Amino acid sequence: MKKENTVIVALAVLAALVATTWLILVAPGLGSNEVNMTRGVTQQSADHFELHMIVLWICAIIGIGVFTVMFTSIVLHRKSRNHTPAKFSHSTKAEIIWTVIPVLILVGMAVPATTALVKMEDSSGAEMTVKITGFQWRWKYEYLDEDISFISSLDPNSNAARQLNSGMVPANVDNYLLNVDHPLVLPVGKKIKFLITADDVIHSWWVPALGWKRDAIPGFVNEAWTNIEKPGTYRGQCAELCGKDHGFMPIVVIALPQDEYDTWVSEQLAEQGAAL
Ligand SMILES: [Cu+2]
Repeated sequence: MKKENTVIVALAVLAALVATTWLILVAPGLGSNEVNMTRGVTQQSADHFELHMIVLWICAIIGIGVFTVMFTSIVLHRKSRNHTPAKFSHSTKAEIIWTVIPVLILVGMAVPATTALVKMEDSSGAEMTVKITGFQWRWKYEYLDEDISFISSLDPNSNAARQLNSGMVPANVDNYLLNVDHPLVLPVGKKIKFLITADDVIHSWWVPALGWKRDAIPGFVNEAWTNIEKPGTYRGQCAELCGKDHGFMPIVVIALPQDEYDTWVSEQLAEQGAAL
């Protein structure tokens, strides 16, 4: 083998080794890494995460394949090696191959994507319903089965700290701009339907851990649903530019086990009864 060829082969082997090491060592970490999409706390969000990873890997493999063929051809068939160029201008076989393979890949990706989408839209069998209304610059939550309703605004500490010359240090405020005065409290392990609308302009209700966001549009009622698997506090924000205080209408969802949720409901009912 010529010295030059040995160098090319050595480079190719090195590239293959780097790619394999990356696939084995780094790629699995991407799932829990901050650069990747989060897995969330619902079956829906886990499905979306899996789908995202499958499509990402399909794209990565295609990318590696295409660039490998391209660079190999460029290096091995370059002019200085006196390579004789091919003269053909049409190949039916090649046309068929590069049409059929992408079609199969696209169909293969469309099937799980459509299944996830259909599942996302199916709010049948919901055990409770919460109506969410967005307005400048707050969220209103109405528990339609419980007769509980309240307005959720940016928490007073964040609100005070964000004012010009407040003298407060935002870094010292707990969850600055991500806390609210009245969080949305939900039970875990229950299918919950949301009816999402708005009173003035378009907003968007988005809590990444649930795996979706829905526009809140005046005059329309959008539907969504969730079934939270893990108790915890999940934060989100309005995701549609809705005016000067768009950045100051966060969302906080607190998911509680059923018995703690029931206690919360009776407390709310007692509080609202007392307020009347
Ligand atoms: Cu907004």
